[in-house]
Amino acid sequence: MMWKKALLMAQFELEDEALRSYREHGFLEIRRFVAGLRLGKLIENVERFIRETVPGMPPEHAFYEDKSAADSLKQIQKMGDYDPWFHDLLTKGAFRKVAEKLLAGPVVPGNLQYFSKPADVGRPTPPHQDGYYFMLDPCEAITMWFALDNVDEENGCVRYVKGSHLRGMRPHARTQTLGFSQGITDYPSQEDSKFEIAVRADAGDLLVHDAMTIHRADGNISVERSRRALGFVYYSERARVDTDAHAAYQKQLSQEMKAQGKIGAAPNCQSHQGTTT
Ligand SMILES: O=C(O)CCC(=O)C(=O)O
Repeated sequence: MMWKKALLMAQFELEDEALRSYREHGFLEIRRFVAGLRLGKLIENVERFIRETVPGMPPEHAFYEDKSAADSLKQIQKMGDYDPWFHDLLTKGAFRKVAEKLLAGPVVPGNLQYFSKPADVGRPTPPHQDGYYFMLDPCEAITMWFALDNVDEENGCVRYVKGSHLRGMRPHARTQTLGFSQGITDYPSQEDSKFEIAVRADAGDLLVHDAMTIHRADGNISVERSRRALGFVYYSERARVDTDAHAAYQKQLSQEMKAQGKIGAAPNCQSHQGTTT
C-alpha cells in the first residue's frame, strides 16, 4: 500500500504568499493537491465506500435527492467513523497538515463528508457560513473541499464571497435543502454580488475555506457530468463547541427530515460535530 503511505506522508509546504492570501480572502485554491495514481486510488476508495458501506449506514448519515433512487446519493456524513481508510485520511497526513498550518496550531478533525450533485438532479447549495452550523467559540475552523470531478459553472462549482470571513456572522434561517438546512436570509447584498467568485476546479484540486467565509453553489444542470467532492472539517484546538446546543439542534433536524421522508437508505441500493446538515 505504498501509494497510501505516500498520501499520508506527503510533505506539503504552504508558501507565505498562500497564507497571506488565505487570511485576506478567506479561501485558498491548492491545485493538484492529489494527482496521478494516488488520485485514482482515492476515487476507487470513495466508490468502494458507496458500494459497500453506505447501504448499512444509519439514514441520518446518508442522504439522497430522491430516496427511492440509489444513484441520487447526495451527501454522506462521518465517513471516517465507518471506515479505517477514511479515518486515516482525515486524521493523518497531508490534509491535516494543511489545516494545522492555516489554523496556526493543533487541530481536532471534525468530519469527513461526501458532497455530490448528481447529473441533472443535483440541487443548489444555499449561501451559508459553516461556522453557523458548527457553534464554536472562538469560531476557528476550516473546511477543505476536495474535487473528485472537474467542476465548473455548469455542474455546480463552489462560489466564495471574497473577504466575507472578516465581516461577521450573517443571519441564517431554515432552507428546504436537504443537507444544508440553514441559509443566509439577506443574500446577496451588494457587497456579496460584487465579491462573489466562481471557483472552477479539476479532480485532485483542494479548495480551503474559513468557517466564516460565505459560500454557495448552483445546481448541476449538466445531463451527464457528475459533481462529486469530499469535505474535510477541522477545528482549532482553541475552539470550544457548545455541545448541548449542537445536540439539540441535530436531534430536531433529524426528526424533521425523518418526518419529511427525506432520509434513509435507497431500497435498491445495496453527528454531528463538523456537519453542515
Ligand atoms: O459541495 C457543496 O455544494 C458545498 C460544500 C460546502 O458547503 C462546504 O464544503 O462547506
